[in-house]
Amino acid sequence: ATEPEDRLLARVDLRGRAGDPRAVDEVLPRAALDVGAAVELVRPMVDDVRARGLPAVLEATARLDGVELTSTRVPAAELARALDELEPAVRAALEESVRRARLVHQAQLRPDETVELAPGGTVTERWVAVRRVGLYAPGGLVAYPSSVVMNVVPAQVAGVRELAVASPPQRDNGGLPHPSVLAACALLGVEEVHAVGGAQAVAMFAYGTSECAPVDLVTGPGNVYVAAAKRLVRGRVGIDSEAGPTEIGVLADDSADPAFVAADLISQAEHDPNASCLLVSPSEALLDAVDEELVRQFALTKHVDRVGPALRGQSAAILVDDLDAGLAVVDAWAAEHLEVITRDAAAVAARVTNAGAVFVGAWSPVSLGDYLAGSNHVLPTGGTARFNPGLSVQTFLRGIHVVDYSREALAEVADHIDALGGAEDLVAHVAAVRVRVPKEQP
Ligand code: HSO
Ligand code: ZN
Repeated sequence: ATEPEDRLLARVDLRGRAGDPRAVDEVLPRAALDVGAAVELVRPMVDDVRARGLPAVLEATARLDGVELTSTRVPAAELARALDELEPAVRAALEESVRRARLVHQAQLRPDETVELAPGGTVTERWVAVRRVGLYAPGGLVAYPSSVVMNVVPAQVAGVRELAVASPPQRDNGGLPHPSVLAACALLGVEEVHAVGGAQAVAMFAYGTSECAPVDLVTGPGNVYVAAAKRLVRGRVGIDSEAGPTEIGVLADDSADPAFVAADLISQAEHDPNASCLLVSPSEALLDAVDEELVRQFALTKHVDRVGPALRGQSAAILVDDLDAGLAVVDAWAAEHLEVITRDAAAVAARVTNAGAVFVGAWSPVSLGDYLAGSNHVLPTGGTARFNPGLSVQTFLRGIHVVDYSREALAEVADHIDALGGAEDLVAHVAAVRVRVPKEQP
């Protein structure tokens, strides 16, 4: 077995303590992300974009991305060219990813629902898409065309009429965003793309410039500055969530293949030195075997600079008494992604209540969900899976109640409105009903 000092994952023995929320809380690792501090850093720039528009965006771009632009708008010809030049295998993969994501997200659409409360009295919930959305696609160290798919598909399925994408300009791509991001936009039929990164992009979307009309909703992942800018503009516009570093939880028993488990932990650690990996198991033998596999696979992995700090930092392997205790731990952690690799995995997974997405059994790794399962990969991080869902068609819709009562239907409840209006001492409320349906004189 791997000597404790050679382990990549810190081991925590939580046997006998998994029922104690404080003990669990204490041992669960998570990167500390100080969005509050970043808010103060980005505030002057966001205010400047609000006050001056395009010149402020261009100056921030020159200062922060080292690219001098005269316009943020990516010409249509560049979008077409990026798609033309996209490797055919990548294009085919993106097309299949889009096809599957569309199927899943179309199933999220709800019909308008009308409830008849009385003859002539109805309430209809009408689902209406947000009119204009700004999608941020990161493109600093890593460019994620797959994230363009995950943001654009639900917006389009919801019926959003105007979609603008922003992604940082690359110095080595003539000041254009990453070619794979441009190609994904072109593939999806997105015509409005801006070469703007980070917090500037969020500010541009929220307040608008001469080249980019203000949006109603900003979505898309990003670094801590993007999260900070979203926090600043929230209220002025809607935001999806403040995405934090990637997380993977794995709940596994002794039936799990340690090579699979280790590969999956490393796969998400590869995103970010602040990524967080949690392995929970009642099997000490499995934890030992995963330790060995991690050491073996880590020696071969490419992004050691991110995987190493992630595994050695805010990550852990937790030994529990049984799967019930394991479920309590993974629910307390509320992972962005949770894999359940146990006997009868579907039944165990059905008992999970807190997770952004759940991956069932040995053949459903998170990487499948990142690219091609059809599920969405923009998921709640930092424990927010306790109360937030991932990105979906619902993110881009509002349910509007449409109230339609006849005179008779109103008259039927007028006495009740008298009573409630009286109880709240809001006599004008009562009068607005009685001017229509006067109280019958006895
Ligand atoms: N696992 C990431 C999404 C992603 N993976 C994009 C690969 N590309 C956060 O859910
Ligand atoms: Zn990923």
